[in-house]
Amino acid sequence: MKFNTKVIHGKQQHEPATGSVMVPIYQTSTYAQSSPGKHKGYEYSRGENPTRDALENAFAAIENAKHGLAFGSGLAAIDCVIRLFSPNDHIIAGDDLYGGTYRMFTKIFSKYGLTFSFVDMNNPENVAKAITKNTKMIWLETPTNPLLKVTDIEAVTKIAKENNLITAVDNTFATPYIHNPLDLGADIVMHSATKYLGGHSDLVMGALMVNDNALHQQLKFIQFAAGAITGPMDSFLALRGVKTLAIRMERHSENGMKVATFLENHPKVAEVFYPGLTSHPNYEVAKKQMRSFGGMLSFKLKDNSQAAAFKLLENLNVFTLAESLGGVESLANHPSTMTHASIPEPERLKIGITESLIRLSVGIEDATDLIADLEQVLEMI
Ligand code: P1T
Repeated sequence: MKFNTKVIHGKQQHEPATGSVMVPIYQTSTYAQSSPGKHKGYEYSRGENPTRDALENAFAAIENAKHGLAFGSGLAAIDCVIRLFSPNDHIIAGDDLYGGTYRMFTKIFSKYGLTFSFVDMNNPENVAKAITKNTKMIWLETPTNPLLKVTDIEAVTKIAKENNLITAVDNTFATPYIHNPLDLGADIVMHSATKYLGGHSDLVMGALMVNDNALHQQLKFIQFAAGAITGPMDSFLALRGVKTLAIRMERHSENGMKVATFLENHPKVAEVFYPGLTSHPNYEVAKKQMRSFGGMLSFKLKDNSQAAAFKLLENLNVFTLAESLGGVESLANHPSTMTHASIPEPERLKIGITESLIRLSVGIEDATDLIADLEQVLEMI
């Protein structure tokens, strides 16, 4: 089944009792039993719920996975993965990560004796060099948030396999429209489904997709035992969102390229980070690995002051200044004071999150309006 069809029909079926084309919202916490332990497969909604089941199947289908799991947020999904490990286990992560992921690793799990190394995955050799006898997993985002660095997933998973390590890929920015990390050798795919999978900025949700049955059982146990599930209403909204993922991503990618090209040619812009531009340092890997380049990009102003960035952000009309990404509407964000403020300043500056760095989530509006909006704010600074 091709991707355009898979998002609508993959592992999805009509509700058997009535033929309802959309899966109903089973808004229930529990299920009647005829005798203790005798029931129709459903006991309690932390364990299973038919609307969530339908969504988890759809999530599995779009990532070419056997199993999907849905959580109350992207961070709850990451939390579930990290709970696979024990004190002294070591995890290698990319040095450019969503600020909340970095905060969870360094502020929460470090306390429990897990250790983390953050390496530049532009060069997969850096991953190989960071492996110790305690290393258990490689965690990577590609493209990264917010600098859009692209990691060669096949090269990293090859190193992981040679060293018996799990690879987990946060595929939030790319989405399965652009690549399927499990097909490239990864063991776990993670999404903040809050973003493109939901697609309408109306829910907060996380997803994990895996092929290995034993790994699925471990993760499902943690989901049930720790309890960070998503509810039936949000499951319904996400199921509805996923159906238009392919067509939305087509437009996000088209607009992303147009906006990136406009910015790259603007005299007030110092640098644009978009994997579809030939000037991107990882363009060759991106071209090999990505089916299109998506709607996320960042740029730096020649005037590298916070005041210039703030002036631009405060005067946008079509773009909304807000955290998050991946919805139909275009958003702008200031990583150093918003999404990545939890990363200590020296670390932020070291990887390139400077005062004038602005991140755009390019929506599916008409690109002409988006470019006109950016043009008028760039004129002001
Ligand atoms: O917000 P939540 O659904 O918990 O997802 C966390 C998360 C994980 N991974 C990536 C790559 C992300 O971008 C996020 C959330 N990011 C934002 C809110 C943001 O504006 O970057």
